[in-house]
Amino acid sequence: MARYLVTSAIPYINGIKHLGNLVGSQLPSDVFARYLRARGHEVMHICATDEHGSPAELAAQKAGKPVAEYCAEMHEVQAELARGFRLAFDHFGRSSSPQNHELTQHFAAQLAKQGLIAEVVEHQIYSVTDGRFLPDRYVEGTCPNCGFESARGDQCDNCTKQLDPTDLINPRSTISGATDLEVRETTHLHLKQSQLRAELSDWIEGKHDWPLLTTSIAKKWLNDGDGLQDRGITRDLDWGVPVPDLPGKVFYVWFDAPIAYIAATAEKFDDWERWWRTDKGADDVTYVQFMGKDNVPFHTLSFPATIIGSGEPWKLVDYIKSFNYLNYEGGQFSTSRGRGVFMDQALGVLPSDYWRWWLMSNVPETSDAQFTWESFQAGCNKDLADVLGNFVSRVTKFCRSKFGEEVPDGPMGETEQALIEELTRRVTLYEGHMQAMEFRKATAELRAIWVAGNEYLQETAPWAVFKQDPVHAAGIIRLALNLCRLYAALSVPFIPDASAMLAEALNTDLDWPDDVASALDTLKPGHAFSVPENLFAKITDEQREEWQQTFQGR
Ligand code: B3M
Ligand code: ZN
Repeated sequence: MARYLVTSAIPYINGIKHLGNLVGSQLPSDVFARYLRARGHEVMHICATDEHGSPAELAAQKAGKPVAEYCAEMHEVQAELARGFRLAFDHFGRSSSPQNHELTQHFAAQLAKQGLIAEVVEHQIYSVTDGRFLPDRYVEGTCPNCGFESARGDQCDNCTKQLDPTDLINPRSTISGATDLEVRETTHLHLKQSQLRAELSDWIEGKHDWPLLTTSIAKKWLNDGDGLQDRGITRDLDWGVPVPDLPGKVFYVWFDAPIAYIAATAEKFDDWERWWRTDKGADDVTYVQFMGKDNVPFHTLSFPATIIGSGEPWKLVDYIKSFNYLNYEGGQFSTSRGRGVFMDQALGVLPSDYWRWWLMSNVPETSDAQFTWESFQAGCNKDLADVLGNFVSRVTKFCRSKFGEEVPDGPMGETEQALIEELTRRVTLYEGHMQAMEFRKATAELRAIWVAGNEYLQETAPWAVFKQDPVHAAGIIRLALNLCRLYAALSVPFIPDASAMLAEALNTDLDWPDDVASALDTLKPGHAFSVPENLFAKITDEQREEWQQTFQGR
C-alpha cells in the first residue's frame, strides 16, 4: 500500500467545459485515482475551479454579475457536473479560497526572502478608450513566435508560447476592440526564474519515465532560452489574490492557480501538510498531475520554480501525464459557435458511463484524437452493449430461467482452467497499463477481458449442454456469474455506475482480484442475486443523426 496525491488541472471558472477538456485532465485523473483506490492505496484526489484572472472578470461582466457572485455560482455548476460525471475528487475546491490567498501570499513572501522577486517598473499596455491598463487577456494580437493572428496576451493558443501582452504585434483591446493603445509605466513583481534554470533543468533531465509529450514541451521551453525568462507575477486587476504593498494589483492567475492544488487540500483536510510537506510526512507520497498539453509549461517550469524557489520542503510533482487535443467531427470544439458537446449537454444525452468509456478508449494520448458520432455509436454499441451488457444479460437471465435467482452448483473443468489462465495473464497486463497510465492500452485489455467471457459462453454453450447435462451447465453458469462480478470490479475506474449496478444485482461487494482463480470462486452455490436491468442501451442510427444535427454548431 502506497500513498498517492493526484491532481487534475483546474478548469477555468468561465463557462462549461467540453468533452475535449474533460478527457484532457479531470476524467483521466479520476480513472487513475479510482484504480489506485481499488488497489488499496491511500489516495488524495484534488481538483478546483480556477477563478482568478481576466477571463473570470470578463465573463462576469458579460453575465452582468459581480465577479465573486459569478464565480460562486459557476463553481457550483462545475462541481455538479463533476458529480454527474462521477469524478470522485476528495475535494473540488476554489482558487479564490482564503486558504489560497494565504498560501499564494506566503509563497510570494518566501520567494522574496530567497532573493527571487524583483520590483520592476514595467511598460504596460494602457487603453485610452477603456481608461485602464490592459492585462494579459484583455489584449489580443499577432504572435511574435508563430504569426498566429489571435494570440492572447498570456499565451499563444497556436504554438503554446507563454507571452507578455507587450510581445504582441498589432495589439488590440478585447474589451472594446480599441487600437489606441499606449505603453505606460507601472510597478510589478517579477519572479527571477532564470536563476533557477540549472536546478529546473537537472530536475527535468532526470525524469526518464515521463511521457514524451511532457518532457518534449518542457525541454523545448527550457532550451529555447526564453522559456525561463523572469516573469511578471502580478497584474492590474481587482479580482484575485491581493499583492501586499502594491495596491490595485493582484497576483497573476497562473501564479496562484497551481498553488490552489495545495490550498484545495487545505480547504477540506486539517492534515493537508502530510500530503504536501516532505518534512511533515509527504516524503513517501507519489504525486501525479494530469493536464492538457497547453498547461505543461506552467507545470514543468513555472510552478516548480515557485516550489523550488521557496526554499521550503514542499512536495514536487513526481509524474506529469499530459494529453493532446480531442477534436470534434473534423474541426474544433467551439463555445462561441455552439459546436461540439459540452459537459452539461453530454449528460442530457446519455449517462456518464457511455462518455467515460468512449472518451477513455479514445483518449488523445499519443496524438490528437477525434470525436465523431459514428465512432461514439460504434464504440458504445459494440463494447458496452454487445460485449459487456449482453454477457451479463445472457448469463443472469439464463440462470434465472433454468436454476432460479441463486448461484447454481456444478463442477469446473479444463475449459474453465484455460479461461482462468487467459484472464490471469490479461488482468496482469491490464494492471500494468493502468499503473503506467497508458489508458488506451488499458481499455483495450479490459475489452479483451470482457470478450473472453463471451467466447467462453460461445464455446461452452450452456443452453445446449443444459438439455443433456444440467449439472455441467450449472458449473458453467456459476463461473459466468462470478465473471460478471470480476468484470464489475475491474471496470470500476471506467464505468463506475454500471459496476455499482452489477454489484448490487449480484448482491456482493467488489474487491480487486488478487488472484483470478479465487476471485472466480467468490459467489458460492446458493448465493442469491437478481437480474440487473439492461446495463447499456444501444444507440440507434436515428439518435446518432439527431445528435449530429443538434451539436454541429452554427
Ligand atoms: N485553468 C487552464 C485550463 O483549464 C487552467 C489550468 C490551471 S492548472 C493549475 O486548461
Ligand atoms: Zn504562436
